[in-house]
Amino acid sequence: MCPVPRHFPLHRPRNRSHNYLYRRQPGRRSRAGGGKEVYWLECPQNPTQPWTKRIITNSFVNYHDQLIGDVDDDGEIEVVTHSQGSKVLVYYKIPPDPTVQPWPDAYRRTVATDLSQVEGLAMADLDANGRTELLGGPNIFTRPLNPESLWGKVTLAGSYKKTRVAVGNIYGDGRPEIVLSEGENTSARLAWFTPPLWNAHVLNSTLFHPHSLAIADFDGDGLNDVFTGEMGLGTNLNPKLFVYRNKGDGSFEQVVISQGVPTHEAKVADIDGDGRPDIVGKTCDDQTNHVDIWFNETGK
Ligand SMILES: [Ca+2]
Ligand SMILES: [Ca+2]
Ligand SMILES: [Ca+2]
Ligand SMILES: [Ca+2]
Repeated sequence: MCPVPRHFPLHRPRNRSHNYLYRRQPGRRSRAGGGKEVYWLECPQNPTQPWTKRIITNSFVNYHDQLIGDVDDDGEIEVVTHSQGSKVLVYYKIPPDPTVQPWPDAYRRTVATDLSQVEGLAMADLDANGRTELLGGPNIFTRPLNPESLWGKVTLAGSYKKTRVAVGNIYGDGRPEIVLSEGENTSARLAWFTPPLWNAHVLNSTLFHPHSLAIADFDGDGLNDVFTGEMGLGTNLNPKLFVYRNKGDGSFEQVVISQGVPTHEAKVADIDGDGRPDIVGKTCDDQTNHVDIWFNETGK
């Protein structure tokens, strides 16, 4: 294992406009969003100009999460979403003309119905059998042979409600582990689960609405680490962001990388192109609205 960096990480939250995220990556890009409807935004030739909103579906109510990826292993990407109000988990094949609004029902596949208290989506081939599994909160869904059938469901941690979920190799032989954070709770748990029986390893049980969760190698030692961040909601006066440094032996070192800046649905990406994963977040239901970037200055 590499030595502990001298400065891990010295963070500098900065308020930026959304456009900053694309200024260094010009080109046509699209994004999917949710709420009362699921839609995608078509990037114009000039990405600093308004993007065109295209509705994918408004058949359900209260969409919470979206995921884009090849969930049915046919080489084409799909758009996955779940609706808390309608309690369904579905995905859409992309129609030949994706600008049609909404996308026809014929392109929709239903993974699960009667889902409650579920937040967070992820996908991975958890058992290395060549078929992708889908995660909805603490539930693992396996794709049936009959595409018209609902997917198989295994609940790995039924007591974890309204979680964020992340998947990645953080221990052992390369098979992915699952990480859950109880994103909508106080005294919330952050835990990782080892295959194949998904035994729980709790990293923290006193978090405040840790509604941001990601796996990435923040300190560049070749081992994936775990990031989570707390919300504020007007009552948590000292929200914290944490990175759990992977020590490679199943133990993790908790590092507080930020205090006093609440965040919600923060995402990890290398914003400044220096090879180190950074963090971008925003507030939710707080007194002020801001978008923040935490630049990873590990080793600088
Ligand atoms: Ca596909
Ligand atoms: Ca699989
Ligand atoms: Ca690491
Ligand atoms: Ca970076």
